[in-house]
Amino acid sequence: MDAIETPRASTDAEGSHFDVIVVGAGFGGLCALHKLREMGFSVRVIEAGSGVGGTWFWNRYPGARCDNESLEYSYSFSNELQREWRWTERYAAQPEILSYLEHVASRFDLYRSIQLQTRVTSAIYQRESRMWRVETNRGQVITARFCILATGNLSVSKLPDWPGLDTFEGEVFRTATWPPGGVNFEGKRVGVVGTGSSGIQVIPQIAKQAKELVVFQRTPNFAVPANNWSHPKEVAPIGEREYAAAREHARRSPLGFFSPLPTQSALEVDSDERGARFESLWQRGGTIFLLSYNDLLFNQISNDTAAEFVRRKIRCVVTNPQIAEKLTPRGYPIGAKRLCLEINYYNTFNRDNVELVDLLNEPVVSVGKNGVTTNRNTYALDSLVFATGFDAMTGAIKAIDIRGKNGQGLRDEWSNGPRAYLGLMSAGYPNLFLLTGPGSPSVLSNVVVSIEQHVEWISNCLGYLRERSANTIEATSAAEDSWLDHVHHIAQQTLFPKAKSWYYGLTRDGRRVFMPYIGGVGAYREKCDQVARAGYEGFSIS
Ligand code: NA7
Repeated sequence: MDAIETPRASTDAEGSHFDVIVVGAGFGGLCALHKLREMGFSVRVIEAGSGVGGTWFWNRYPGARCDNESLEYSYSFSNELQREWRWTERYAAQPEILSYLEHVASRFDLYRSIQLQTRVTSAIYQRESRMWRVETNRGQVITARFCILATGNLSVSKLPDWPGLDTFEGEVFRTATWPPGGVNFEGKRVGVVGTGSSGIQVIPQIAKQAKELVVFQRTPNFAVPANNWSHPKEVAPIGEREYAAAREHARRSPLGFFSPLPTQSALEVDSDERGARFESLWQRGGTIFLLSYNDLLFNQISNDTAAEFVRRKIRCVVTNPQIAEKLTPRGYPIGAKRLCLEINYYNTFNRDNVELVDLLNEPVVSVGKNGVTTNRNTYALDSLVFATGFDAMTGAIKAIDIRGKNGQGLRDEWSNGPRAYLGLMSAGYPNLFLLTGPGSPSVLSNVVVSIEQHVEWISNCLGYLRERSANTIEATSAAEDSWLDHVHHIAQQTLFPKAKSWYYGLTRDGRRVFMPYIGGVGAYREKCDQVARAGYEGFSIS
């Protein structure tokens, strides 16, 4: 990606040894830097982008917007920050979230500890010195006692392996690394591939501009209206005391959000009452739709009632019944793949300049210099936009050559499914922490709440080690094994296994491994705190 601005070089003493190296300057890395520096640790953050922001730095495609409400999807660690920053919309768009993170970096004087435009290529544990030796693509070697991977859950984007893709002579874009100056699609024939959250956001925007838009859809997704609104500038959207209480509730809640959980099953009420409830949450907008009843993610029959409600809505909006049918998700439970929020998405398929290609019935055969050929047709295109998702949860970790205490490679070990105790540390890799790693609530929670919880836990842990002059902490294999069993066991109680989704990783023999922890943010916090209170049970400290 092109540089956006001249990087502000870090001005901390240009040392090559620190207490902590943090990889990544998104929501996680900034929070960790602030907290650890406040505790007196020397910290260096290494960031690949030419600015801070992580996900929100790279994903600057038109329509990019958070699908969690801005009042909740923001830091709670500073009351002053919370008081000063006014979100302008219910769901902040990418530019506003990026400005927020830049503001945080300036306000807490973080830039001086961040080295931008630098990628960590390897992290090798040194047995004798018990230090991490980190190398960058600039040829630097930096050492640190501790290393924190704040590399994000959705950072390494993927492309289809369509034959001939590299022969296409038009422009190629990825939503995940969008050109900072934007793209003008006027007069162009554009193909968009992928109908996950990113595709659903970008498609209505491109349709407004392009001469023709061809949407290549593999699996239709469930999407519910976002119902975005502006917050009036003059009035704070929530009182200070109310905000503090809502934050506390979120920290203890199952998903990390302000909303209370429903107590009723969808099957306890009659169909009129159920329909009215679905309708009221549909009108309100947001993923809260899945909280209409308490068993939508556990009971297939309950789930069917919600799924059928959404299917009917799609048929109401999309005027051509054949197109509506192609857009209608079937064969997996609503919510088992990430529920998308839409602003004018379904309606976009009523436009004359938009065509939908159902790749399940019409697979791509090849790509040529002028466009995409399926088994039925050739679509001539000037531009191709890929919104085809990420090597989720582990891609950015595996992109680094990480070697543990026995010289073993994490990339190789994790090719058999990721392994981490509490999603925080992997056995064999002392002093290497993962922020929102696999096995923690991460992507199945309000991730900012989960980031803050991890940062608190890790910083307390580092404080504990410092007080005792301890050098290393490492997860034990036994604790890791039993945690992985627990993560798997809980996922099996839900409807998540019924869908193919990026929540799953694969083992070498093709077995699926559910990666996020779905036992709840509050329960997970309690477990982590209890482990710490018991002197870091399941970890060995030396
Ligand atoms: P997602 O949700 O992983 O969506 C990727 C989309 O791309 C999805 O529709 C995929 O279909 C499709 N896809 C992936 N590979 C292919 C190939 N080879 N051919 C055709 N279509 C393909 O990524 P997003 O960026 O939209 O969203 C990720 C998260 O970012 C989101 O959950 C929010 O948290 C923000 P599939 O469903 O796999 O059949």
